[in-house]
Amino acid sequence: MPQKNDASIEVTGFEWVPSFARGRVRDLRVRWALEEIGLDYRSRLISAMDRPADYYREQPFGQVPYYREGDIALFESGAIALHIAEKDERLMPRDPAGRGRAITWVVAALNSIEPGIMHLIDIDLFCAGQEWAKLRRPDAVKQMEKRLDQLANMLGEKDWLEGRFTVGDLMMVSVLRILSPDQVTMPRALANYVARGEARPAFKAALAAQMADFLPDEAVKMEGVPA
Ligand SMILES: N[C@@H](CCC(=O)N[C@@H](CS)C(=O)NCC(=O)O)C(=O)O
Repeated sequence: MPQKNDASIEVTGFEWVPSFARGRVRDLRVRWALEEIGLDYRSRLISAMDRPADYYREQPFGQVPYYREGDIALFESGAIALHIAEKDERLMPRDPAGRGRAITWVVAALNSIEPGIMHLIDIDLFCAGQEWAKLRRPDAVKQMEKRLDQLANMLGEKDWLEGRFTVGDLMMVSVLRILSPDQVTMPRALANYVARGEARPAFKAALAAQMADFLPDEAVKMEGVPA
């Protein structure tokens, strides 16, 4: 869905990130949730390298995404995704048991899966080559693979964690796709699960919108950009 500048929902993202991060910046989760239920939004882009000082009054850590909808102002992708999901049964089941499970999976994605993945990203990307990272890597991989196996067991033969797509799957797929295939062995069932999420029209639209928003490299002053 093209960005509508008069939309009442505003999602803040970065105007430029290095190519390895494109398609993985966390405003994608928010865009995806909005696309799933057909809500228009406009993007507001800030510089990742030179964040406006007053942005920290909105997002205390200076991170993206940040979300505005009238007088509602939210940060943390999980909180934003849950807020959006509450608007529509397609993301958040109305029955209390289903709703509770969808929320549980959002928290599991962010609290039980994403930290291990980010630890591996530190090891393989941001601290690559450092002695501690080399020493730590085998155990970190082992722990991540164990967690992925446990998740795959829970998914079983189902397409989605609770049988039908919810915001819990949106967040779990978003988190799992941070991993690249050369970092860990992902169980086949989970790789297929991620591919199913990425094949959803709403995901594709969100990804295209994020990619279209990035400035080309030539437009960016490269000082201070990590290699
Ligand atoms: N827990 C936060 C994490 C947000 C986050 O790490 N955002 C990244 C972009 S994907 C960021 O802004 N990084 C820059 C920084 O941490 O300074 C969320 O889920 O919204």
